[in-house]
Amino acid sequence: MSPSAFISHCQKLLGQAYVLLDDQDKAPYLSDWRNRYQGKALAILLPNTTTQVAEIVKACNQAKISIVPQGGNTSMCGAATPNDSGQQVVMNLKRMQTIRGIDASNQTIVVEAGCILQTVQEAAKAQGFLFPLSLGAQGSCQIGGNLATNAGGTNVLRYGNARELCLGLEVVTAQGEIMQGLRSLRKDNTGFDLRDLYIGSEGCLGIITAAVFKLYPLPTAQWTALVAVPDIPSTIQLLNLFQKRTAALLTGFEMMSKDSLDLTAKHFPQMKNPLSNDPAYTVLVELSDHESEEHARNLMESVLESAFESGLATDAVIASNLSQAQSFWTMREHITMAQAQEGANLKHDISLPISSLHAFIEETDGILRQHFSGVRLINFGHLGDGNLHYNVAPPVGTNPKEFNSSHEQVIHDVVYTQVEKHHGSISAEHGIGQLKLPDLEAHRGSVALQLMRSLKHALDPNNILNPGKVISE
Ligand code: FAD
Ligand code: 2HG
Ligand code: ZN
Repeated sequence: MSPSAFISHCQKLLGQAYVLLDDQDKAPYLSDWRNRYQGKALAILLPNTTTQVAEIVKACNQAKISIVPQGGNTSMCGAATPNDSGQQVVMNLKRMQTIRGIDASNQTIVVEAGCILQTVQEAAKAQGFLFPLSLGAQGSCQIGGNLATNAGGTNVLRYGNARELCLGLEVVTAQGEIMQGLRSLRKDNTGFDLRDLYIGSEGCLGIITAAVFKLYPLPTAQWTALVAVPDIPSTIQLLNLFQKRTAALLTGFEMMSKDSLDLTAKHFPQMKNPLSNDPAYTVLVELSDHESEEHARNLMESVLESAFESGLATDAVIASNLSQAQSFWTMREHITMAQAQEGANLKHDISLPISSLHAFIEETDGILRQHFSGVRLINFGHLGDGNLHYNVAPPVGTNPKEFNSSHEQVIHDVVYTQVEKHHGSISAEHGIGQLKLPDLEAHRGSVALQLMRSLKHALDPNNILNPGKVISE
């Protein structure tokens, strides 16, 4: 099939309005959120049923036209951006937005891949349930993208990441067949786990069109606090203290360094840290309770009292109402936006055993500061999961683009060598995409890489699904 015959075929399948060919119409789908990558595409395809997805994939497989599946396009590593050949098509699932149903007694929800994450949270809440996946991009990222990246976010320490929340998937294979796996079972040991293979596969093995997720009862009370902590060892001891005293009630434990919050206050002055004396580290703690407001509040106060007594905390503010609690989260979630306003930066989304976090930070900060005087280390993250966003920004007054192009690889190498030394992961939650493909190949180990290539070849022998992402051929 020639490219023009392929386009006519797609127009027949989807309707002309849903095959975007005009440069202006295509533009929003061709660059990534961080503006690192700019691609081209033969067309942007906007299907709205699983059958349409399957028919398009079949045609692509026959014509050997590769597809970049795309959700909300919020990837941090260029995973949903096409290459610059102009020969690929982008398939964005945003029209597949149906919530197919909520099963209250089974506590599950079935949603299509193009549903915005926040819409799913709201639909669950309207029926008295919690859908716990929660992240800064939730107003624009889609469920399909969340699953394809096995997204994490701020509730992982209590509820797990996208993988733990998902019970079943509907997937279009690289051959254009539909794998019907929308099973809402908590136990299902029927052979190889195909669901888990597609979760986190970044659009390289199949196209997710719908999913079943677990729901949880909505907590009756939530208390949120900001706590000033002098150093990383105290932050970890504070985490352990909360874990011991509050167990499953602990639903959030986020760490923010002084430099991260200074940057947020610089670009969003209304989001100033309410804690006095600019603490070295600020921790956001959230407790969710099913008993009563009073029970949760007493628990928060009592743990904080112990933390003050043992010197782990030097100051704290407990949010007195929902809107103050929300303002704490908004400040936390705006660190990324503040970094984007400041200019390009080098991101490292790493995870480490919590017991190694202190040594990692001390050593890596030391090496980077020694080699790049004045470099700014913007550290924050989901400390309760051992997930650190260890972002490196150039010294004040240095052109970010020039700094990055001269030093990017050396800085990545320093950080990832340190990660390997401390038995961590070079991608905790954002995935690999195109940005970290060389780093994965350098750090994942040859046997694991070979197994991944074999799986890719078995499921997508013509390499039509998101080639150039995650792993090279
Ligand atoms: P896209 O960016 O469109 O795509 C991501 C990958 O999924 C690509 O490989 C794409 O090909 C594939 N894909 C998309 N849809 C499908 C589908 N239906 N079937 C198969 N493959 C598909 N991530 C976290 O984990 N935790 C965070 O806390 C977090 N915070 C963020 C905050 C901000 C401000 C931003 C901009 C991003 C953040 N992210 C975070 C990263 C990003 O939001 C997540 O990775 C999100 O899950 C991506 O969803 P998306 O719909 O935007 O996917
Ligand atoms: C977050 O936790 C996101 O806010 C983004 O994962 C992290 O900007 C980053 O590096
Ligand atoms: Zn994160």
